[in-house]
Amino acid sequence: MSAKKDMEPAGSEIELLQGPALPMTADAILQDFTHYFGRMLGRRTIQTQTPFLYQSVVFAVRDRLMERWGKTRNVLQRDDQRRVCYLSLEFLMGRLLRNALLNLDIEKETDEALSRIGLQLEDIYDREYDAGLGNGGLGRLAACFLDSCATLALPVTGYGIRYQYGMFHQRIEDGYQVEEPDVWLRAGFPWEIERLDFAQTVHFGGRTVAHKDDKGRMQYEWIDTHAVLAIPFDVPIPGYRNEVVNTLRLWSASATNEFDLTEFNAGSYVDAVAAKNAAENITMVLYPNAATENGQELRLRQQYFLASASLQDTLRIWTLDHGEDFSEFAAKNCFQLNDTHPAVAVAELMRLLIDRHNLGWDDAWEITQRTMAYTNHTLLPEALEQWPVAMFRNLLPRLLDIIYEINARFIQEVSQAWPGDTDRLARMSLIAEGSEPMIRMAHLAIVGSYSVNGVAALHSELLVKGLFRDFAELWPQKFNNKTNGVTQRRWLAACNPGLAALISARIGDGWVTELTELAGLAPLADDAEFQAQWRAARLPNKERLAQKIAKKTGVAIDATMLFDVQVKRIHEYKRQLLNLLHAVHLYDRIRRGDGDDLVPRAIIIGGKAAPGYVMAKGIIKCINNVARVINSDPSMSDKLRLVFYPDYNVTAMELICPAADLSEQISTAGKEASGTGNMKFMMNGAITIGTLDGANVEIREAVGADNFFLFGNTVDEIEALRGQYDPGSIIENDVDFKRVMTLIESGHFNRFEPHIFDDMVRSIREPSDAWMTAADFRSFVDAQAAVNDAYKDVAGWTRMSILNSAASGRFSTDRTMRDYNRDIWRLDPIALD
Ligand code: 26Q
Repeated sequence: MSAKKDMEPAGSEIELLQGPALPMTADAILQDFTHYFGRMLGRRTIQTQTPFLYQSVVFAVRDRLMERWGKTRNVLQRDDQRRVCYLSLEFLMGRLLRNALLNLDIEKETDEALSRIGLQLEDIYDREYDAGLGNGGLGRLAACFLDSCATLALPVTGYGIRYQYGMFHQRIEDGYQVEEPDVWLRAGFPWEIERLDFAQTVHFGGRTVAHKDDKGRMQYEWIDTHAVLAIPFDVPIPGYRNEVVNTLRLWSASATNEFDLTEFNAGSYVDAVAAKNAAENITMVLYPNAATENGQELRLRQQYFLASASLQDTLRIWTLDHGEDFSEFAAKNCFQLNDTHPAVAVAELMRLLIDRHNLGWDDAWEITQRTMAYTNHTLLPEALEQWPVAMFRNLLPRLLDIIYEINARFIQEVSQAWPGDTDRLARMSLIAEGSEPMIRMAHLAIVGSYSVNGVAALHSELLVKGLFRDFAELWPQKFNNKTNGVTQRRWLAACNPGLAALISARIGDGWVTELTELAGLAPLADDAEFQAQWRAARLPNKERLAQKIAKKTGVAIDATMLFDVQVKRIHEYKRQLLNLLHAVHLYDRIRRGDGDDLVPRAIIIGGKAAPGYVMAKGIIKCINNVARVINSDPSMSDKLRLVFYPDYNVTAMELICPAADLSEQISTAGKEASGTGNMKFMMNGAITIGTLDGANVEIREAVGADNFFLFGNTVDEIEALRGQYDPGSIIENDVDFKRVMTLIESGHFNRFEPHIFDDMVRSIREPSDAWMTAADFRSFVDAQAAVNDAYKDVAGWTRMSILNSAASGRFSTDRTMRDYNRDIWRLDPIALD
């Protein structure tokens, strides 16, 4: 082992960590809370409206994380072990306090401490902002991964961006989505520690010059750049009751002094200040995922900023211990790319190794290919990232050189494998030729990685057969599946304490770290007493959600109704429209007096539309208009409710998933890579109505066909339909469908807003409708009728609910992380003394 083991800059270590650990008692927590509230934040009286109460609790908790954090880092340095950097443009963390208390096992003590001064821990929880540094599934997956890695003691560091503005807030005005900025940092973010000492410089623009060094080797220099400072802010990630605290390192952009000075010396103070702004704009705002956001230069700046700062940080740590010896680097480091968003890291690692550390191309390439691993999250070809070559040349000229060189060598390899197959060469090239040549980031990621994975079995299979077929033929061993999961600590233990307590009372609490133990519930599925307890545990969740909905929307729903829930980003492929057509169908049935055998149902839909996605915004408006008509019709009152839940986010899901009876997972087969909301609902005892898409396939396999409401065309059937799809005649030949369309097209839901739904309705009638909504209408309505009948059988429904929870064991990110570790990462757990 090397002598120099310290990641910290030189200086003697304060014996902080050697002293006695802070007590985890209510007394001590109260004492520390009082210290922070009074001495640090300067407050004398307890006013429940201030953010200071929340902040003081966090500081008291953070102190207890801090000593464990230091120990984890020390052991990591001491053991010089292999580690993973999880590179992601998104970490959708949500609130952190409850999770920290749960994992540290001090929720009771903290509650006790606060109650002594007349405060409620639940109220303090509610004062925390939801850290929304992500769009949806991909960002939340990264957050669940961090929780599971810390719990499994895997040395994984999250690297991301500290956006000043996270995911926008959604307000509904006249039924329309209105976006509002997310000022999550306004009152400070008390979990983070700024590490100015680890700041890195990231370069943009300029040009490259080449010259020969004294040994006659080509040297490349990237000059005349604009430099931006990347400042890391660290967030502690505690494992579940195992003393491990991992790190999420978020980079914030700041102008450098050099940068200011050059501009200033050129004579323009105002330009210098404006340039400072340009630098800091890089981390200003999270891009909401939308086709229209594709190709935005600022987004490429964000991607490179993250990749470069994170790789430089890793190399900084490496050279502290190993100097310029990179022979073991690939054995000790792995970079997991969360989609192609950080894929420029492939070229950036090459640049740093060659230009900064003087490695030759072949050595650098071997290291790169042995350290990078890529996860794909989409099957939509239009969602694959491409960047104009011209933009790269302007912004990252040295990286463009490197990408061209990677491509030249790669094309050589392909033409050796398939001599003369020029079509294949064009298909596989990192550059899409055309009037505007583009860089294909997925190809760069695949070529530069030793592992490429999809996120559900079906998705991974379709990748290899479709989008990435050529690559899978060249390198079959690179491709693998890693089915997604969710962390049961947040998505069951913390968000559904009632059900969690019931489960633990029956089968023990081992499920908190080994979710497959939920299988122990299956034998209880028909036990009448347990069934009653199961319902009794879930009912208050439904009441809580009903109350929240009443408060947010003014719509009253009864907790005994069937809670039929679809919450996720609004996208055509997710088919919120299909759900809406069914709502209109139920409305129509009740109206025409055919609703007697319908169980009372509350259809709850929530989700954000990307601001530039016109159709998605139209869908929200349409849901709200239909909801208004249904909810204001007295004949619907005890039968049907439709609500749009505004501003859906992580915290909302914590309230929603414990209350759902029916989980809507109704994407067009072959379009949803995995889905993860489906897993959260299942864990909490909701039953899925779904297509054979993404992880639904595995959910149905796990729970059994009898406990899943299947409908819709399969991937193969959807493919076979293309070219002969005729929604017009489908509608014409289905009386229910025809009535639904006639209602909508007659303007029944937009009396005073003519034509606003024309485009949407037309999309359903379009033979080229890629989402084939009409093709699945009949089987969806029939499956919903089966749901209706099943819900009437209280014992039968409860049985299905219990069996769903019991079968959700595979869908823990603990399992997902073990799979990544076994097949891709090969990390040893951190060995705390
Ligand atoms: C693209 C261009 C410009 C700006 C932003 C983006 C962008 C941002 C976010 C593109 C895509 C995303 C997010 C994608 C996502 O969340 N995908 C989901 O990932 C989940 C986790 O694997 C899956 O369960 C879902 O099926 C998948 O849709």
